[in-house]
Amino acid sequence: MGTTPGAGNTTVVVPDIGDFSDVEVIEVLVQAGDPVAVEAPLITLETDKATMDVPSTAAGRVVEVSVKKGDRVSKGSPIAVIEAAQASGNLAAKPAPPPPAANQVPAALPAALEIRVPDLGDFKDVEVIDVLVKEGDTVGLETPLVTLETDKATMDVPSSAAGTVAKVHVAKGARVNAGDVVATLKSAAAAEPVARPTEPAAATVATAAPATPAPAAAQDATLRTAVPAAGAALPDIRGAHASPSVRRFARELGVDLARVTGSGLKGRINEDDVKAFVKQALAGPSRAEPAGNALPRVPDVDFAAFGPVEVKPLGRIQKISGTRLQAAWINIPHVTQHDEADITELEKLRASLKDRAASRGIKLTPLAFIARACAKVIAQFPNFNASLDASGQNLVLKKYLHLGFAADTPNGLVVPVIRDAGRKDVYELARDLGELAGKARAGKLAAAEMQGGCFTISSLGGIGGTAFTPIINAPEVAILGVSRSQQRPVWQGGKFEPRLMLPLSLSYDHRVIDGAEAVRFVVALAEALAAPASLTEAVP
Ligand code: CAO
Repeated sequence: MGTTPGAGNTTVVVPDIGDFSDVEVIEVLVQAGDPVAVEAPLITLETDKATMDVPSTAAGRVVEVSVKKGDRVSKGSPIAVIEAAQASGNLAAKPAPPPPAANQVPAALPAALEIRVPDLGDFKDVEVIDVLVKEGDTVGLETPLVTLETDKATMDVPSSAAGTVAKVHVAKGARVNAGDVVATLKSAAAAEPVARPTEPAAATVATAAPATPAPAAAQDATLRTAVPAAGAALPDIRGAHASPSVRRFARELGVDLARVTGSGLKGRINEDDVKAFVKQALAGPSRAEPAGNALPRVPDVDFAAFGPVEVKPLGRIQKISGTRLQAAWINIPHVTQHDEADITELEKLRASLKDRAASRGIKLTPLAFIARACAKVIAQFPNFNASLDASGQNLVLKKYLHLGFAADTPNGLVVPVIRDAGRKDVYELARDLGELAGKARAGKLAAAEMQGGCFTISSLGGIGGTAFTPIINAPEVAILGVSRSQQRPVWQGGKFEPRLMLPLSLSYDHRVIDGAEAVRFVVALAEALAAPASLTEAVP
């Protein structure tokens, strides 16, 4: 099946696919540059009866893909050029599933009729992946009895007549060859003898597997009678519409393909659909929505194909916060408003107060002042202390203010919540911040200490940065990001003055907060931070 157009290159072509020609390429599984192994599927072909992968006949790297999705190919059509690391000596791909023969199905049954595995071409010891009938079942002509699968094709063996299943001779997992008896049928109305075509599927078999003599059993007259020609010789992707490799993948994961929605052509199920199904199932019922509603997925990449890797499972907190962050990112129309606050005076004030605070066991950090300023400004902007209700039609305005702050811990990001932050002065806030941050780092926060937040501050100023776009801690509607303060020349009183400027990044839910309101909020916050005396006042 291969030719070698250039040194070390192998052109993989469509193998003998029996009577089929102009078969549609429904999937191209590789692209130029991809490494491939011998037998790795390159493309998937589909007729109205069968789906089959065409595997590579050489190991190496794909230099060129000669077909695209939707193309029609026949035996010998070039598929891809492989720069062969090691060209296969036996280039002939396993033949595709046997093609159809003329319908030679008998119209009625004798008293008992054995249904046998049809000629399978080169295939031997083919696995029974499904037994579709049981003793006593009534079957019609063409009713599938068992499903067989090779590594390249899936095919049903249909009944060649109507009747009742007297005995099923194979079990799931069994391996069968052409001529093996699958089931015995009986019919009460076995009036007419079975028609026994003298030359049954022979021509078709020869086309499908020209180099392979038909197995001895295939010569058997009973078999010839029983071989249901077109139906059996052709794989029938019964029920689920998927290629053999996808079927095998689904089976390995225990996925019932009948429950998977295919996103491919004509609803065909591909590997990504199976993965999406598993992910949704693992995520629980709330996320188990039909694939049709699913967001487009990022491509799955086999990183190991490009170099050594190590797989490290995410921690518990990372998994929880990851899901919540993604939900917020997807569901909330975020806008981030940036501004700067002049905290020159604030830092002077803080410097004058922090030793006294330290003597009381309080670390008076910039964040305590920022929290106090937020509490004051939020009191003037009630929309910032609100959440949309579950219907999304009503705004729930909160009469309390519990303030969350993002804390970086060895186990991941957590958001402890300062209760009633609106009623606490800067020292109380500083004390709560210190205690909660300590507990967070030690992994000792109680669940209740991370609940009920109304607004969150994410301060990265102790680390650095000039600005960022924090993700709203849903169902809150805004989050303040704080970056590192820096001395800057600011034009004041007709000259540049060195001022300590604190970058603020306010992300807000645009469904609840307008841009103008967000700017007013940030300006008010910057003003509060610039005039810090009021921030140290006692809170009534
Ligand atoms: N600009 C310049 N310096 C700052 C600053 C700022 N905006 N904010 C804090 N600093 C300084 C502090 O003054 C302190 O210096 P001194 O020890 O000399 O006084 C130092 O940075 C460290 O401060 P801190 O981290 O101890 O205290 P904090 O109150 O600023 O922050 C906490 C506490 C828990 C918020 C912080 O430790 C933390 O975890 N930050 C990370 C938050 C995070 O991960 N956010 C991202 C969430 S979204 O991915």
